[in-house]
Amino acid sequence: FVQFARSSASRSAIRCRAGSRGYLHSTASMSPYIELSPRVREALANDEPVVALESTIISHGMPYPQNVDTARQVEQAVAKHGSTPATIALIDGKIHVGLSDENLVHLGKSGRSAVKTSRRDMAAVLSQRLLGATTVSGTMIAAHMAGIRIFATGGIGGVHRGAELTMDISADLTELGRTPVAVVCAGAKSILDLPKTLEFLETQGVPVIAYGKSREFPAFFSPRSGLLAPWHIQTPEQAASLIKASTDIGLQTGQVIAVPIPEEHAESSRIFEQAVDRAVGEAEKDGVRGKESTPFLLKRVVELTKGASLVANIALVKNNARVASQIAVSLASMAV
Ligand code: PSU
Ligand code: MN
Repeated sequence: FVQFARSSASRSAIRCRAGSRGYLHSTASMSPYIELSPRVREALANDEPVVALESTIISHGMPYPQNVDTARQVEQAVAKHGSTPATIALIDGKIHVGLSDENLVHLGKSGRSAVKTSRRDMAAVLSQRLLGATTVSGTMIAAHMAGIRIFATGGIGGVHRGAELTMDISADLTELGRTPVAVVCAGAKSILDLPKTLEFLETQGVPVIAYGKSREFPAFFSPRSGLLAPWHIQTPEQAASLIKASTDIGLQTGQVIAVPIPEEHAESSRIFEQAVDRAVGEAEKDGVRGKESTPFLLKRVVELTKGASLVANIALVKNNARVASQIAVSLASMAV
C-alpha cells in the first residue's frame, strides 16, 4: 500500500507540474465561472486533446441557418481527427466550455442580438447574465481558464485599414500577446491592413507561423497576401513542439498558426476580394465604427457575393479545425 500511495502521489505531482506548464489540465482548480460540458470535462480530466472553438463566428460571422450547420460540422471535424471540440459562449452568468446542440441553435438563432464579447465585455456580460458570443480574444481567455491550449477559427481580427486615424485595432492582437493559446486560422481577411497586422503582432511578441507548403501569410479567402510570415512549419508535430517550447520557457504569449484556404476553394478569391473592397468603402461612407465594423463587413461580403463566399468560409474553418485537432493530438502525446 505504501508503495502504491507513493507512486500515486508522485503521479499526481507530475500531473500538477504538467498542469502548471499548461498542456495538461487540472480541473480541481477551475474557476467557479467555468461550466464544462460533460464531454469536455471528461476529456480534460483524462488529459486528452481538446480544441476550443469561438462563437462570434456563429452569431455575427455567418447567417442562420448556415451558422448552426457550420458550427456542428466544425465540431465533427475536430472529433474526427482525434480531439474533443469545446465551443465557448457566455450563458446566464457562466463561461460555457463545450455547448449542447440546443445552445448552439440558440446562439445561431440569436445572431447579432447576442453580445459580441471580447476581453473588454466579459465581466459585464457575465454579471448581467447576458448571452455572450466570444470573439477570438474572449475565447482565448476562456480556453486558457479551462486549460485548453489550441483553438480553431476562420480568421483573426487585426489592424483595420485607416487605423492610423481611427486607432481601430482588434483586441485579438493584444490578447495573443498576453494569453498562451495557439490560434489556428486562415490568416486575416483583407478587410484589414495585413502589413500593419503583422507589424503589430511582432510588437506583441506573437509568432505568426505559416503552415503547409508556403511561407506566405494567407489572407483568408486567398492563400496569398504577398507577405511572408516570420515562421514556417509543415507538420502538426512541428507546431506542437513550438507550442511546447513556448510553454516550457514560460512565455505568456499565444501563437498564430496560419493555414491557407484549401486549393479547391481558393479559385474565386479575386471576386471575394472585390466584394471586400466594396464593403470597406461602404462602411467608411456609412460611418460604421467600433465593434460593429467587423460584423458589418462580414455580412456585406456574404451579401455582395450572393452567399458564394460563405461556401469558401465554411470550407476553410473546417480545414482549420482538422489541423488544430491534429496539433492538439500531437501536443497531448508530448506532455509529461
Ligand atoms: N474575421 C472573420 N470572421 C469572424 C471574425 C473576424 O473573418 O467571425 C470575428 C472573430 O470573432 C474575431 C472578431 O475575433 O470578429 C474580431 O472583431 P473586431 O475586429 O471587432 O475585433
Ligand atoms: Mn475594433
